[in-house]
Amino acid sequence: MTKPRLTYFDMPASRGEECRLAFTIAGVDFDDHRLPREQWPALKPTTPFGALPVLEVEGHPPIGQSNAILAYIGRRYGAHPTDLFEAARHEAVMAHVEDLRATLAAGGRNADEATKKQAREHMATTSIPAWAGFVERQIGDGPFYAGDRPMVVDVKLYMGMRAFRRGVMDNIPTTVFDAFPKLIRLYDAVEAWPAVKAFIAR
Ligand SMILES: N[C@@H](CCC(=O)N[C@@H](CS)C(=O)NCC(=O)O)C(=O)O
Repeated sequence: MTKPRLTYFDMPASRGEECRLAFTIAGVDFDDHRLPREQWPALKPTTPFGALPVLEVEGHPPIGQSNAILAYIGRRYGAHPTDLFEAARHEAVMAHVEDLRATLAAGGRNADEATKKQAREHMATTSIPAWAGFVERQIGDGPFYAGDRPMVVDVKLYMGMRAFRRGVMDNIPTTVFDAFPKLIRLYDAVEAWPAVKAFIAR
């Protein structure tokens, strides 16, 4: 059986990195295929949805959509609930992360720099804290979403917040999640998880 193959751009970011981290927390050896940007235009129309990440598993057609890939990895390798209701709760949070990305992408689309800046600053005090508040009240005793070990929902949340906390998002303060202690605890716990720490340090 060949290793599962994950294709994404050659950067430690967003939807590709969260799928890499899902394999990492599950302790699964995978083929980390990092696509050179110049090869993307030719590959794009051949992918399931014209986007990356894409997961290939021997004997099956490729899978697109990060949340479907995460749920597959989690189910197959024990990092997603087996209980149907619990799994749906986790998947809802994963969809909530995609909603945040969509809000961010829509803010200031086709606008000049000043308008984009204004939109980002507005989000930092409105939609982003609102987004975080909904997750915060669903996290229990932690440190992770469902207790003391990370699941795929945790790497989704971690990557959903990471660009903000690392200051990659212009005009949004790195402190934007600081009023949400359970989210911050979850973020820090994912980053401190030994396998994740080792993966990031590579
Ligand atoms: N809803 C999709 C979105 C995928 C997506 O937008 N991927 C981006 C990278 S994070 C991409 O492929 N961009 C290049 C393109 O659209 O041509 C998912 O969750 O996987």
